[in-house]
Amino acid sequence: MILIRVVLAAFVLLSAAASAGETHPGQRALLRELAEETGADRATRAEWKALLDSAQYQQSVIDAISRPAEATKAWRDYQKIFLTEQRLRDGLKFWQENQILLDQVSTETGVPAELIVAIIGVETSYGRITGKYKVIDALTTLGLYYPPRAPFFRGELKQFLRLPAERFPLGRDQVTGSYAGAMGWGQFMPTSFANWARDYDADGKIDLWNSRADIIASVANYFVQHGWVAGAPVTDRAERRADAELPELRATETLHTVQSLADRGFSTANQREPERPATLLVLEGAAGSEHWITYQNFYVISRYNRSPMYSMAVHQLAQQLAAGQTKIASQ
Ligand SMILES: [Ca+2]
Repeated sequence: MILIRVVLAAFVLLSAAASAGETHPGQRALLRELAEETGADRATRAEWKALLDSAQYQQSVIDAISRPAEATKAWRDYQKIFLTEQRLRDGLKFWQENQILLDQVSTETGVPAELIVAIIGVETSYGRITGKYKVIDALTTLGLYYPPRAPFFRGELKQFLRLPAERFPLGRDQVTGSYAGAMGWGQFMPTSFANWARDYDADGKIDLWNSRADIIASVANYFVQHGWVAGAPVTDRAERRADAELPELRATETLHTVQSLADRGFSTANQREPERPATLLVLEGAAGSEHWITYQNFYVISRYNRSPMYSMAVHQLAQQLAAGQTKIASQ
């Protein structure tokens, strides 16, 4: 960690030395690229430059992204963070408050209301924690001062600049998000904003901070566009035969089928088509190893965040919410 800090500090110094005439290292090259890619007019190019000039390097962003990865946690610990009484209670409240919208969007898209609510709950505790960084600061810092992730964040920075200013409820120099530049209640990166965010209340703006309609419809659309299949299963608990052999595992990709997993000794008590694409997930739970058979819809949840534990936390929260909602409805 100390070595990384030293290397980074050296990079920042070198970059600063090479950046005479520009506010941030590599700013001119980025603007040139963007102009070539889009053929933007002079006014737009001036707007981009002004936005970048307004951006401030934030050491706290670098510190946040350099923290050790969550992936090192076991499921039993991860689960405790996301599946709490509070998150369930707040989610049921959010559901009640937005029931008409959730019903409408869910009917239109086939994405269950409980999944939309669960994503918003896991991402930002239902809009409570949407991030305090200016998005332009976060993306400039990571895109231009942080070599390990520069290719990804430089692309997101370019996309943020390209987003039409009039779609935002605020000036883009004021828009806030996480340290990684994720925006609003559903934490959309600029690329997701460009491709999947929706102006569902049709006021001309995509307001992922204040419009419940835009927030809920955007999250649902994210799932639709990534291949959510209405009514299809997400995951089943697997029973493991004594002589079971682990299949090849590649995160949440459905490399296998229900039948081929059964042949290797992992089967479900639920009736599933033998040819249904599936894979196996092994989690270290409170009571030891858990084996799960996961399907296409589980893979779709993992498009929101690549961690299989994230997908499982979202899915289990959704199940808890659905059960809670059924109980409320029957009272
Ligand atoms: Ca709107």
